[in-house]
Amino acid sequence: MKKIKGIILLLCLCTTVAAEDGHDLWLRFRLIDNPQLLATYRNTVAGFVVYGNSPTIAIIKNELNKSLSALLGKAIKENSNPIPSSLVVGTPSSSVVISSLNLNEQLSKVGAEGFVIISKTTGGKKITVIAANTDIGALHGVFDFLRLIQTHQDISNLNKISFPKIDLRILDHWDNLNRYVERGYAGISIWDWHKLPDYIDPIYTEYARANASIGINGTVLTNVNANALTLTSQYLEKAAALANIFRPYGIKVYLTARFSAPSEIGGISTSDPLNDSVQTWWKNKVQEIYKYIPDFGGFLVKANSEGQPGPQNYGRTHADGANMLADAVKPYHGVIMWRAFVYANANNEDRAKQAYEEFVPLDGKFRDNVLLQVKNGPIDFQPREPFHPLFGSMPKTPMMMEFQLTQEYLGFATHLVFLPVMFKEILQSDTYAQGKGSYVAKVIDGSLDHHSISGIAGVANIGNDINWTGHPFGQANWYGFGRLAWDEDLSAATIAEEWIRQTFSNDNAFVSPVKSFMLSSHETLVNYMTPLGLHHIMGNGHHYGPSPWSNSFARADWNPVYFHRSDSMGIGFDRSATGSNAIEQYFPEARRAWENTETCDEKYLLWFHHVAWKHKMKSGRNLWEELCYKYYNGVDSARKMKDTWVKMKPYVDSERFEHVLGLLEVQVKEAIWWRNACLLYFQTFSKMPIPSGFEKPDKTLEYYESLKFPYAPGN
Ligand code: BDP
Repeated sequence: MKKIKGIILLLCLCTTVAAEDGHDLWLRFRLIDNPQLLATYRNTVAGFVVYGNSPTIAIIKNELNKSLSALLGKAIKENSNPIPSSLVVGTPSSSVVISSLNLNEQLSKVGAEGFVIISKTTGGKKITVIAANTDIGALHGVFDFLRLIQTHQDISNLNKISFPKIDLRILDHWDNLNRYVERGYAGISIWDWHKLPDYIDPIYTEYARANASIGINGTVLTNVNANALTLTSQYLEKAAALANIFRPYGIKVYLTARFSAPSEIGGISTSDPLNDSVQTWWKNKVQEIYKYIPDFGGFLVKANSEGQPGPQNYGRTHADGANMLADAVKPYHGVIMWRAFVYANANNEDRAKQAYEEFVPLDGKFRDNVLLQVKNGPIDFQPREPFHPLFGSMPKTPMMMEFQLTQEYLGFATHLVFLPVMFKEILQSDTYAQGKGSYVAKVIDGSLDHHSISGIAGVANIGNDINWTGHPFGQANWYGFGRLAWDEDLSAATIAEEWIRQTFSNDNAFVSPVKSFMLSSHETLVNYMTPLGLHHIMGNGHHYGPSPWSNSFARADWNPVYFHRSDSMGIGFDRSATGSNAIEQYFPEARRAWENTETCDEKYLLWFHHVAWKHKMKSGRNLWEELCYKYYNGVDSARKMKDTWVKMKPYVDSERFEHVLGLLEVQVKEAIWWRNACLLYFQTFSKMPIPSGFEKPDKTLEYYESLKFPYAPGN
């Protein structure tokens, strides 16, 4: 019997990595597979003491017990006595031990959510201290400490201070009450509204834990295309149940407010923000919400945008609308996140210019609890856009960043693209609003204009798929968003490496090649979809696949032909002084990099200029050849990514390996589709051949144009 057991054990140890469905995310906590490190860790963390008494403290104790035991392969328990315990967690107010350690100076810097992790010797014994000003701060510190172990860092001599520069770090769910997720590609909504509030799915706790582990502190539960029913008591009760789960993880609940709710569910004939009954209705509604959810965060509002109702329906301004709601939530310390994603068909102006024209005159007119939430670029979550000209242009208004994690325009949950690279590109862009160094990041964190409130939002890519995000690598975008929201100075490379080590393996033979293709994956995708500043040439409506020929919407600025403007002369949208002059909305030093066709950063060439097909590029090729080169290069890189992944087989469990491989195969196929369809179409204008040496498209333009996808997801 003993022998058989031994053989079974040996078999278990020898089998390659066990199958995993990806549900554990980056919180896998597998046994440290490096014996030397394991011994050091066991020595450094023999037990723990957590001070305090709150639901958050209970979560911390459970997390440490479970995760440390799993990582270190032996039961790591709570000791009743701090010494000789090796990990001590708490706040100065909950623990005499912590308050005796003289951490006041460090703690004075970390605010309510940050933490200090420090190695100390006390009573002749080495201990590791995780100290914070609040239990939530301690929870963040605990997750950070676990990350150090999970990524095989040295924990013997720690001296770390960490705190977020951005106050509101929020996931926006575009989830409808019927569980359909707008632009969702990972199943249906994880919010089971029908069974709430009575049945509490364990997924809610898992969701809160995952977000807390990366420092996200807010969630907008509902779609920006809002449903007034969300605000009825029937649904508030459900939202309150979720808020109760999230609270001990430091996560606040926010809702989207439908502007016409007073008329839709309030029985008032108008929703005019300057009408007394309307104002009273909102005040009462907000009071009711706070009864259900005492720490309710506030509202996210999409108004007068793509058909949504708003203050302009009543001849009022965005400021009138936002301020009415701001006044209602003010007594409870709530905020209004008012979206700047507005453009109108009736307006003949370049769509890229409209938000700026609408909002800049309103700078200084918003209440101090209003944040203007602006998408990263002036059009709409394209694979690459220059930063939005509103950043830096409304110094009196706190401005929130809105990134999109769900890949509406970036191949859905089928294409592997590591978005933090793109997020960093935007955050590090210099607006020059107050001279050199006025980075978008500084606008967002409020430091440029000295705002007391700041925020960043990511449109979630989460659904009820077993692995949360559809693509196993989609998790890296959720993870990366949270990490950047916490610390915008982290590099994309650091984030990628952390994620790979926690999610897959610490083996450098795996980490290094995978990190390398993650970091180039964004450029790869841009090259095979929209190189050189092209944008919005996806399938109409659903945004799946290439469709540069589309011109079927009555609304011009929804059609690809509006955006690429190809003709026999050239291609691109002239937004320079000779065209729409959208470039004028940027500060002079910022636009200098783009205003001249000859010197324009080629990443954005066709965004800002209509360029002749024979225009000479920096490479020496003409524009047409360069376009071909980029599209072919994108496909080659996608192929290389797949080839590299194939070599990673020994390091990954078969389930996730095969899943990623299958998706990469689709990605390569779709990259070829993009390349062929776009080049064949643009060739009808350039009238030049695809340069020799490149494989020729194997299908005709007519074939690509005939493809229809009536049931493409997310639409
Ligand atoms: C567009 C999406 C649409 C959203 C809209 C928005 O296609 O589904 O409702 O953005 O952000 O990208 O409001």
